[in-house]
Amino acid sequence: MNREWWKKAVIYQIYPKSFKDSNGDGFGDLKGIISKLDYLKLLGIDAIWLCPVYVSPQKDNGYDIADYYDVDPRYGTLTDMEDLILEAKKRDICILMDMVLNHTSDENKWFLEAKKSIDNPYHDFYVWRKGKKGCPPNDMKGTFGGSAWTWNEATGEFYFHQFADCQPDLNWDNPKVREALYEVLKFWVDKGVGGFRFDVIDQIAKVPDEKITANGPRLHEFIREMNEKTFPDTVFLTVGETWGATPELAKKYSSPKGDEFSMVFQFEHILLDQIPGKEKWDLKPLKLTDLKRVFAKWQTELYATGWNSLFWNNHDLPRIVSRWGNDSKEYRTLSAKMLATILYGLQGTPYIYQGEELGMTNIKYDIADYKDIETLNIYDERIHTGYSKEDVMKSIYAKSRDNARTPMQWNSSLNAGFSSCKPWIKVNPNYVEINSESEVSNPDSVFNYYKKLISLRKKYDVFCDGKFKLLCPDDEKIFAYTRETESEKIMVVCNFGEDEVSLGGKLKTHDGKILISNYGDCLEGKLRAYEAYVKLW
Ligand code: TEU
Repeated sequence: MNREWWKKAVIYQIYPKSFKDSNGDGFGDLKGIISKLDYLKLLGIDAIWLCPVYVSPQKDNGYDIADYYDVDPRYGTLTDMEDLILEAKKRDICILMDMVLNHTSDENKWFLEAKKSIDNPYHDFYVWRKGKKGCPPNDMKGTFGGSAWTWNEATGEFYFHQFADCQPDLNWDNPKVREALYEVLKFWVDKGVGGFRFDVIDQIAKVPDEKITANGPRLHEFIREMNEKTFPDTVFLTVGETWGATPELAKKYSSPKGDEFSMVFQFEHILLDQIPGKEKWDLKPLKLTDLKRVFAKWQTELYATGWNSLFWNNHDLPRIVSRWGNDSKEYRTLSAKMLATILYGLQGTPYIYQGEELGMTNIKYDIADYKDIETLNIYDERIHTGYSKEDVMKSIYAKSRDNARTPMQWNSSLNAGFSSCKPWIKVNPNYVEINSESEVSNPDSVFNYYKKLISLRKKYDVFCDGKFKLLCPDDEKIFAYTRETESEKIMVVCNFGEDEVSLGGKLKTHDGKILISNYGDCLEGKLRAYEAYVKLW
């Protein structure tokens, strides 16, 4: 592997709870993942980002870790994890473990000790404040609703949690915390993992007294120390989740010096369909020129100075074909392929979230069928503050994290082939039409389109190295750009809507060779509904 192998790689994200259940308990598990490695090899991916499988009470589906050193019995055993690493390696696929180092579960032994007394050796593993006359020290809110402070009677203090009260924040200012976490990382490096995804890593240097959560003053110091003390070599792939990243910060995180991460997940494009300054539930339509501006900025700013991740989906986000595509029967496949085309022509490392390669869609369930702590909290909070149920459900249909967490749709048999018994969350009823068995066997499927895009990125260096140039920046229907090296040039052209659009003078199209097209060909002078193609010349 060369040092920056991940610049030509495609990474597949698995949410283990919903991927494949091998033992009929309704939960996905590690043996289930092993049984699907050949499917992933067929797709052509190079690495798997595995969401947390550590011991956890599952209040935030594993992002509340009770024991970093063992696998939760729901997912299997440490031996199963070692088998997965080995079986993946046999297929030239490496495993990236999801590391949640900003907080633990309140059932982690560190916290169970810490909350006992002020002089407990683990007390300062967490963030405590006396507060004032029984009130929290300030009005900071948790991401999942409510105060970010919770009272602990035994020590007469509040503890800080950026997320739910069952997820107390770790105190990274305490060198003993950092050392303990570095031991965790080294344990998994020794198990042979190929990298880490770091959960909300830009929040570890928080300063609650100044209401600072992301991008705290010691953040890069901590990241560089962690890199220095635990990352084994330069081929080790690390990606940080950094909601607060700007291009300037991303240049630090993903600098070619390699003293922080390989890359980060930034979310500026993801925030474009919410009312600025409001919450993700406060919806506004996507404006294509905003999307083009944001992608152009990141492509230009990180060219030769850093490295982009490229994604539409993850386990926290609604499914892109329902969000910015068109999940109707008529346009689902075309628009899913269009969205993949515009993303895979960019410079960066693409991430496929499980089911994205099938064109899986959002759901519309009764509130009783939702499981996500964030969704259930916002439902209660907004109903309580007087929102109509219709308005709240409209936001939940659009943005609930459960849109991404319904079971992977393997075939048209019971429970979509995910499990032999009732899954932990309802299967999307469209599994009969949308499933991997039908997609793999259909040459014109979304699956085989992704497979071809992945192979093109490996075949032509221009996808990895080409300089980006946005075309027709002010057009609200067409997203087009070129990528250019000294020897190759591609043009990527996409119609983001269902109306046919004329190219009339907007785009100087070249003869070139059509590398891929979601219609199989391309017409001179116009683009059909959701048409997408890549030309090489
Ligand atoms: O998410 C960070 C985070 O802030 C998201 O929860 C985001 O704010 C929200 O999902 C928007 O809908 C990471 C993990 O990806 C997420 O699954 C965890 O719940 C969270 O951290 C806490 O660990």
